[in-house]
Amino acid sequence: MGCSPVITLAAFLVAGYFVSVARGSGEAKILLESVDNNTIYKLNEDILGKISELQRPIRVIAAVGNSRVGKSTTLNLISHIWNGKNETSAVEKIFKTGHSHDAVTCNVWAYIIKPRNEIIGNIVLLDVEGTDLGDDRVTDRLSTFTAMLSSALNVFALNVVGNSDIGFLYRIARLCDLVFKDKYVLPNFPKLRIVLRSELDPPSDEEISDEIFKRGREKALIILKYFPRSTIEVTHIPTVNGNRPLEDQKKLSKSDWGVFQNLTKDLQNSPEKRSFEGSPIDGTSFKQLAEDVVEAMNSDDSWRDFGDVYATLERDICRRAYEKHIRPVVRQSSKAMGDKMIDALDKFKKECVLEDEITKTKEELKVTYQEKRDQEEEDRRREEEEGRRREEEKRRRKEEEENKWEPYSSYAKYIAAIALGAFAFSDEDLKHNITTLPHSEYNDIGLRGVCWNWNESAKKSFGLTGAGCGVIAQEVRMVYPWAVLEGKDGYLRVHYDMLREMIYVVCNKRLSLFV
Ligand SMILES: Nc1nc2c(ncn2[C@@H]2O[C@H](COP(=O)(O)OP(=O)(O)O)[C@@H](O)[C@H]2O)c(=O)[nH]1
Ligand SMILES: [Mg+2]
Repeated sequence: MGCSPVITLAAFLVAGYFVSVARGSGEAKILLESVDNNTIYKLNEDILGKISELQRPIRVIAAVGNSRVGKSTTLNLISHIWNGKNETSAVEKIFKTGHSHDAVTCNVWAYIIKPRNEIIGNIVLLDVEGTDLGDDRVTDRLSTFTAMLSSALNVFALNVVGNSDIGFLYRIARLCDLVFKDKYVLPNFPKLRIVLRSELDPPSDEEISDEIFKRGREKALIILKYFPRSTIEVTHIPTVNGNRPLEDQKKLSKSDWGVFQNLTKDLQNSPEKRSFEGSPIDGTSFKQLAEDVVEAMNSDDSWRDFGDVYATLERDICRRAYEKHIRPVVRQSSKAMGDKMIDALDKFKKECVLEDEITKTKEELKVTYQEKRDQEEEDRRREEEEGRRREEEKRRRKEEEENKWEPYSSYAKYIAAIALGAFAFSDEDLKHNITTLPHSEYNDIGLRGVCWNWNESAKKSFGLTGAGCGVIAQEVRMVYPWAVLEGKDGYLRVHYDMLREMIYVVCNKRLSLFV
């Protein structure tokens, strides 16, 4: 059985009167349990669902180690301090602690601390039954699951780091060596902290590391690979005399209280949970990871598929990052795409770390942007051509109707001006009700995009009526005089094709920067 009543080390654990503590609404929930006579592992959908709603950053702080070394009690204190409770209020018992010889923490328990500030973000505390209790295979798997899901792995030990603790570290390292093979997963591996409970004068941090690697002997090499000596941190928490002193703040000395405060601070600075490739993990990814790990645990050839679990997870993180940051951008016009795609790619890269996915996405943005530009350019040309043709047709008919008596030559003079090239009427003096467009492609070359109504002069002189959009010839002439032609009638025309050519060049330049 996973939690058989085994009498263990803790000489200081004296059963006594019940210390009353304030019970808050929050209590830890079972996250993973072994069922069907320990043949199957089952996740609790209730707490998993709540975790899946968490935003990143998430720090997953786990306590593993032998039973009765104060793991649950310490987690309760950490939560107490983390929640900003003061030194005098009673410690809420979110994880069950044992006052008898029976182990109370069976299976894996989880508790969520909601963020008090955005940088630290969400915290998930994980507590697991002692590695020295019950069926080794079961406790080992529960602890391995806990370690794999954690970002800060706290191994609790009483007086010395014992063989079972070293064995546990070895099994985790060995498993990772098998499933990750030659992959370099170290930077995002859970950060190891030894929490040493002792009444004795604590050894130095170096002595503790030496001890692990000396006693680990041939195991040491592989443990070192995943937990290099320089990355291991050590916290000493003295065992405190008295009856359940850790559950009642008033019984703790100032220095003992300070030790717990420091531990909490250190854990607040621990790295956020990332996949081994480096993608930050949010609640949805945590849920997926937990489900996939459990599926691997339950498979016949257990743990064999474990490597695939992480590969799938990375792809899924990239897929979701694409939906969140890239998809909305590729749906927009080329102008909006041009403004947003560098920023979107940066955000995408912060979440997705797979090189091939990043290259693919970058290429897609580039190609889509170019295609959109070409298509929009084509549509615009066609539309303007059509508009000009209609305008011309309308004006010509009107002229024929109204001015049949006018000599043909006067009518021909402005037809000729338009027919000369792609010059189109754009003189300010022919327009009224001019409004500036908030966004226009002309902005790219420093011009104002406007819409207008043709005025009386436009109607009288050229039969232009209704509304139009484009630029003001006088403004163009100040910047690009070569793109403006003054007709014999004194009115200015703009060579729209020239302007479009310039816009095209500017946008291509922007695209080359993106590459
Ligand atoms: N007197 C004393 N009791 C402690 C100390 N640390 C833990 N305990 C008690 O030891 C018991 C087991 O602690 P618990 O946190 O449940 O251990 P776990 O099995 O590692 O989770 C509880 O009754 C705690 O109150 C300590 O420093 N001094
Ligand atoms: Mg416990």
